[in-house]
Order: sequence, then C-alpha cells, then structure tokens
Amino acid sequence: MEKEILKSIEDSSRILIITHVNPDGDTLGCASALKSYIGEKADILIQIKDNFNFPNTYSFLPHINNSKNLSNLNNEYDLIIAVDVASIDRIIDKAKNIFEKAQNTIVIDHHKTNSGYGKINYIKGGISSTGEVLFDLFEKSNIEITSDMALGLYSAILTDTGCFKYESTTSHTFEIASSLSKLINTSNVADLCYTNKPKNLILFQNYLISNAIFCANDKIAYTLITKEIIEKFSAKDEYTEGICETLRSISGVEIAFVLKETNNGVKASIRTKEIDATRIAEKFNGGGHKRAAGCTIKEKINTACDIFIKEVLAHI
Ligand SMILES: [Mn+2]
Repeated sequence: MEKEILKSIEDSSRILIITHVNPDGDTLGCASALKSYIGEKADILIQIKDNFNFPNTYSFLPHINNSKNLSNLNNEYDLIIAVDVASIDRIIDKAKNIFEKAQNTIVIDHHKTNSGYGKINYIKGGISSTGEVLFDLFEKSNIEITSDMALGLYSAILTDTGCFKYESTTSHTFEIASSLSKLINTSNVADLCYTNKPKNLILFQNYLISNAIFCANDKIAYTLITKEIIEKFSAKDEYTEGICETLRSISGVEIAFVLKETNNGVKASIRTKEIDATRIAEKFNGGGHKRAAGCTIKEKINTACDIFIKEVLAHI
C-alpha cells in the first residue's frame, strides 16, 4: 500500500492536498508536511465555511499561507490526497466535485468511521492522529524527514492528542514525538500552537464559564450561547471549542454540555466522564463518541434547554 501511494505521487503531474472543512492542527500539519515532501507540483486547499476564521494560529506551518481556497481553485489536478478528512462530506462545494471526478484519489486518515471513499485508502482507525499515520507512512517508505516535514507532523500530533493527554496516545506516539524532537524546537511549536489566541476568544470563553449553571449536586454543568452573546464578542464558530471540556474538567461534574443558538436550531455539545454521551445525543438524532457527542434540537433556545436538561437529568 505504501509503495502504491508513493508511485501514485511520482506518476502525477499536479497534486491537490485537501484538508477538512474548517481545518484543525492535525489536517493542516499533515498537509504542510506532505507538501514539504512532494514539493512544487502539489497545492494545498483550505476550505472555510460559515462563521469560521482562516486558521491564523497555524500560519507558521510551511506552505499554509500559500494555500488555495474554494474561490481560486481550478480543475487541473490528476491526483487528490485528502488528509484527516473523515468523510467525503467534509469536502464541500467545488472541491467535492473535483474530488469525485479526479483520476486518482488517496485518503490518509485515522478516523474509525472513515468508510474509505478514495481510490487508495490509507486509514488506520484509532491511531492518535493523521500526523502519526503519515509519519509511519514516511518511515515505512524510507523517506527522510526534513525539519519542515517534522514541524507539520509534530504540530499535527501535539494538537490532536491534546498535548499527549488523550487515550489514543501510545508509547509509539511518544517514540515518534521523540524522533521529531531531534529536528525541531518542540517548546517553540507548543508556544506557536497555544499562546496565539485572539483576545475575544478568551473573553468570550471566560464569560460563558462564569455564567455556567450547575445542577444535580454539581454533577451537571452547562452554559448557553445565545446569538446576543456571539454578537457581543464577535465570536467566530471556533471560539466555542474547549468550553465544554473546561466544564467537564471540574471535580464532581459528570456531564457537561453547551447549547448554542444557530440559524438551524440549537446545537448541543455534550462531554461526560463515565456516562455514555451518545445515549443522550441519540435521543435527538445526534451521535459521537462515548465521552464526546453532539446533536441539534429544532426549538428556540429556552425550550431546547428545558427539553435537554430533562433528558440529561435522566442519565445521572
Ligand atoms: Mn485528526
């Protein structure tokens, strides 16, 4: 499989590397590393939708600032490589069209739910990050990792493991991190990834945390994000990331959730410690993982909150 991928890259004259819509550190780090490896004949596509910012935090990654977007994308590619893109629905608009019509497509990913929608699928479900999958692909192919490639791969692994905290972090993940650490300044990378946040993001998150509501003897913690609050802080979509995790991190809290008012109903994010979060999300046709799930409730925010809290209380 590794040989097939390398041959496909070699044989192609124009290559497009696609990151998932509203990209994170893993997909961008992998795209950057892959572009550093392939060189001139590859372009990176960054897709942004709704109220989401260009990922400025990651502009330190090589080539990210020179990437294509959905408006200046053309159809000149004979190979498309999707990195960290769990399903074809994470490729949108014109890009989806180009992907579906391309001569050759490769999917490199770590999501268990990835159905393998490419012509070649290099999917290792359950591995910590696509960064780890891509490192292994390079290593198995005897490709020398340069410092530029290491910067992308390390950022991908660091951010997708929550700084090596999540369950999917293994001794192999640390071995990879160790070998990458010989090529880059890891503390500098951590600073670039985590100490570069917009002021309003911190103010918005602090506001929501200080207005959190606790019930069931502090076993449940939640906060409401209304359109009014979003406007007050000019909050982008990505500003809500991490709020639910902060509420869950409080000692004694078993279920944390965030309800966010949107144009298409109220979006709920649920984070739990032991309780199966998917059982709550599924009541509202949502889904996810055991400790992190989500759903949408087609009601006004106050009604949605009443309905949702009743359901959550039934799981305590
Ligand atoms: Mn990922």
